[in-house]
Amino acid sequence: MDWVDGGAGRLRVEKTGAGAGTPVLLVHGGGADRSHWHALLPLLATDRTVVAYDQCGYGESAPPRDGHRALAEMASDVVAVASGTGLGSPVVVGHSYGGAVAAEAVARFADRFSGAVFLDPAGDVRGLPEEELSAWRASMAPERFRASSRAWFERILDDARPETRQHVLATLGLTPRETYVGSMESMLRFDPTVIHVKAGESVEFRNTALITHSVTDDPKLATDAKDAAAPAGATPFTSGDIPPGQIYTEKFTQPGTYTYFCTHHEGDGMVAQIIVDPAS
Ligand SMILES: [Cu+2]
Repeated sequence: MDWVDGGAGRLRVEKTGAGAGTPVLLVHGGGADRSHWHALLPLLATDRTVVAYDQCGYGESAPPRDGHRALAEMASDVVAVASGTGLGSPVVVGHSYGGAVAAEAVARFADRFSGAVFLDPAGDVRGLPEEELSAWRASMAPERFRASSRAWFERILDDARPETRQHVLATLGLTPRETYVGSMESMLRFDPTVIHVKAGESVEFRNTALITHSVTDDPKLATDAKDAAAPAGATPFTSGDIPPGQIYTEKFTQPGTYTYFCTHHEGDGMVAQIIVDPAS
């Protein structure tokens, strides 16, 4: 079976190896595809099942419908691939941008993985100075994208072997601009969807956007019942509108999992979780 249904279309998967070893699931980087793992596959697959796949919009996988996919959605694809290929609880391995996807996957779906390995993962790129950000966005304009992205990778590939260099530049050249830019933007705009706090701690919801948001876990305000949940005994919280630049603070005393959403953007997937652990 070579295809698995992801959230935004079919994902091309490649399954190899067999044995009792913990299965491994490989998540490639930005501008890449599953072929970047081909040299590793025979080494990993001697005593276990290994799955590599093309992330949404990369390689042979269907492009995301709107060209942009959040890390949370790419992370859901990781779980879809793991279950669609019958991997059970694999160790997920993420490279570069794929490291950010893998991190979000294990944060959101910890019980679906045996572990995680990060290979030169993308770091936290939020909060880049505005000038840097605008220069990067200008360099990603349609008429400049091919040359800019190639120049960036050529710097990284400075001391690479010729065949590696050729392979990486070839897959980069096949990556749709919308997919590449969407991946980078998803890291620039990343907002963790799961955070852990201790009982009695307060959480600040800071609206850094230019539009109004809100947060609530009140099931009465939710369109979809699964977007709102709180542990038994907790009173629902509702921020009301949080204008741009404003902060709403909520103290969490009751341990358990809170699922909350933005009343304006629930339909856009603006749903997240706070896990309140016992104080001691
Ligand atoms: Cu919102």
